[in-house]
Amino acid sequence: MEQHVFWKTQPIVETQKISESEFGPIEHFTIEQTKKEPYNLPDGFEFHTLDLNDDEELIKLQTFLNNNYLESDNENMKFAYSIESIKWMTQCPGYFPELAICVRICSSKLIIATIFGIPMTVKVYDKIMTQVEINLLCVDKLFRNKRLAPVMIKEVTRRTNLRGIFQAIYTGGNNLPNKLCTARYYHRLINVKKMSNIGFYNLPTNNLSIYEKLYQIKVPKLDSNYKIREIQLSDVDVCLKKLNIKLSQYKLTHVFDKENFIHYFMSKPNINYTWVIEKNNVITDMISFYLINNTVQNNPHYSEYKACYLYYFFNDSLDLTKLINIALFCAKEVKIDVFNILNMSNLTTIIKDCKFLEGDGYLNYYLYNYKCNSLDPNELAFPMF
Ligand code: MYA
Repeated sequence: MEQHVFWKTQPIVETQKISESEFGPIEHFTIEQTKKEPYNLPDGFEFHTLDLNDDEELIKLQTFLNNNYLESDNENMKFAYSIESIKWMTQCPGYFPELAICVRICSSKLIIATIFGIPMTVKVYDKIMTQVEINLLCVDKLFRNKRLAPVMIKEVTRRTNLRGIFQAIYTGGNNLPNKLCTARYYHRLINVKKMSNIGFYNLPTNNLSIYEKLYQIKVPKLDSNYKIREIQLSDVDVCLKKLNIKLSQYKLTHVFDKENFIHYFMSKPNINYTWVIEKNNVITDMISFYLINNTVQNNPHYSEYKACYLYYFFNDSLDLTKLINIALFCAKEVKIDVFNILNMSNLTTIIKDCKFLEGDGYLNYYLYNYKCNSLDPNELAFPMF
C-alpha cells in the first residue's frame, strides 16, 4: 500500500481474511461532513458536468473516449463507442446527472478527462446496498501521469457522498491494493478469418481453413418443445424474477428492479441483445450480451470489428454449454466477430466445449469503502461495461 500515494489515503483495506461480522463500511461518512465545493484543478482547467441529453456534448465525449480510452498494446485496435451505447451505459433509470464528470481546458472547452458514476443496487455477500459503479475514467494521453486521476476520483466521490452513497464498485486491469477478485478473459472467435487477420488472436495463417471449420458456429439443436426468441416487454416480470433468484446465489452481484431490467435487457440493435428460451411456452432460460465496436488501424482488409461481451443469464432448463452455444449462434446472426466472457459464474465449465480461447487480459474487481473477504470468480456474477 505504501507506494500508492493516493490510494493509501482512501478508505480501502488490503485483501485480508476477516470474519463475516467484521464485513461492512470502513469509514462512516455523512452528507453533512462532505465538502460542498468541487476539488481544485490546476489553473486553466475546469470541472464540467456533461449533459447526456445534448447531442453535441455526446459527440465531444465520444470523440474523447474513442481517442483515449481502451486500446490494444500496439494501439492498432481501439474501442469505438457509439453515441447510443454511451447513453445506454451511462443513463440508466434514476441516474445521477452530476456524476457524468469531465475536466475541460477553460479556454477551448476541450475535454481532457472523464469519470462516470452510475447508481446501482449491489449485493455483497448477504448485504444489499446502493452503490455507484465507477466507469470510463479516462485522461487524455497528453495529460497522463500528472495525478489528474486522483482528483477525478475524489470529485466523483464527493458528488456521490452528497447523494448519501458511500460505497462504490469498480474494475480495472491494473493492480491496486484492495483487490477483491480477479477474473480472466476468454474469447470465442466467430469470424475466424477477420480476427486472425487483424492480429486479435494469432492462428497459423497457412491452416486457416482448418480453424474456420473448427470454430464454425452451428445451429443449436433443441427438442421441438423449445423455442428461442428475442425478449419482449411481456417477458419482463418472469425474467426479472428468475434472474434475481439465480443471482441471489452469488456473493457479488447486481440486484435488478423492473425499470433497470427493462433498460439493461430489452434488446437495442448494435447495443445489447437478450434472448429467451421457452419450453412448452414457458420461459426457462435467458441469455444476454452487449456489443462494443472496435476500430482497426493499419490493416489493408479490415477497419473495424464487433466484439460482444456476455452479460447476465439464467438457465433453469438447458445446460450452460447449450445456452452459451445458443448465444454464440445469436451473436453470429447479428454479425459479431468475437464473443468475450470472463471466467466468473461457473463459466469455466463451458470454456472447452464452447471452444473459447484463453485471453491474456484480466479484470480486477474492487470495492470502495467496504471490507469483506476476497472472492473466487465463481462466486461473482457482475459483468461490467
Ligand atoms: S477502469 C478504466 C481505466 N481507464 C483506462 O484504462 C483508460 C486509459 N488510461 C487512462 O486514461 C489513464 O491511465 C487513467 C489514469 C485515467 C486510468 N483505477 O492521474 P495519474 C491511480 C483506480 O497520474 P494517469 C475505470 O474506469 C494510480 O494507482 N486508480 O494516472 C474504473 C495512482 O494512484 P497511486 C487508478 O495514468 C475507475 C494514480 O491514479 C487507475 O494519468 C475506478 C495516478 O494518477 C484506475 N483505473 O490516469 C476509479 N488508474 O499513486 C476508482 C490509475 O495511489 C473509483 N489510478 O497508486 C473509486 C470509487 C470512487 C467513488 C466512491 C463513491 C462512494
